[in-house]
Amino acid sequence: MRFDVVTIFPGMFVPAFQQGVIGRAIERGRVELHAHDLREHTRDRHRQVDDMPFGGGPGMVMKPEPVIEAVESIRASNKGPVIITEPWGEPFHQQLAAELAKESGLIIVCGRYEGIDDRVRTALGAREVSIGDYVLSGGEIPAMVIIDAVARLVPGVVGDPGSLAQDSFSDELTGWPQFTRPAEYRGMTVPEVLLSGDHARIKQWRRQQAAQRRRVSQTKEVRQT
Ligand code: JD8
Repeated sequence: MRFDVVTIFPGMFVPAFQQGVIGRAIERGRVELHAHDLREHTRDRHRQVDDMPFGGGPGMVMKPEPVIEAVESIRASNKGPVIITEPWGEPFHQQLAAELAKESGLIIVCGRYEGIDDRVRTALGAREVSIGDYVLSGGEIPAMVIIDAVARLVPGVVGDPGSLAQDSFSDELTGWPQFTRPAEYRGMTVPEVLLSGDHARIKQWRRQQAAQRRRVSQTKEVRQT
């Protein structure tokens, strides 16, 4: 699967995807990642990518021409959907990750400043996606989150297929407490059931622990009104 990112900070993507399971997938050619410098698509002497907002207000807005021309030049080699990361976008979920993983590629546009001229979304038929209800300073980290979540669903990226849940709402979102050696550390012991070798009991314990974790986390969940 091929990912193309349009950003004023292409360098952010280099170290992020040199390591771990996605880094290895890129080395092995199962995933391709191209971070394009938006400024390469400007035509003026100052390589300006932003301008003042019509209607007034604070900050700057990303100009439409460089973004649209950047995406048009990428489209020849990437036929996938265009995503713009925006704080007000549709919520990014495991189900959307699974849907996007079926595409041959993705083109992700990263905003900065106060956002992107809205004609970019219109012209490109882009889908606006948000990774969560908190304010970040730009769309690069959200793009990395989306790439990580989607790329690991590409066949062959995560080594052991057994460690990858088949459907999007299965085991991967419902973890149980994990332990490894030593069986006792600073007086803290590993639950006896895990040392018992009784696989039926272990399965039951893990299921019950996962359910309890979900309940506890839910009592802590807050939402904006
Ligand atoms: C893109 C600029 C900065 C600062 C409005 C838009 C996603 N879940 C998320 N939170 N924040 C973003 C995000 C923030 C961005 C941009 C994504 C481009 N900003 C904010 C306050 C004023 N702009 C995001 N996905």
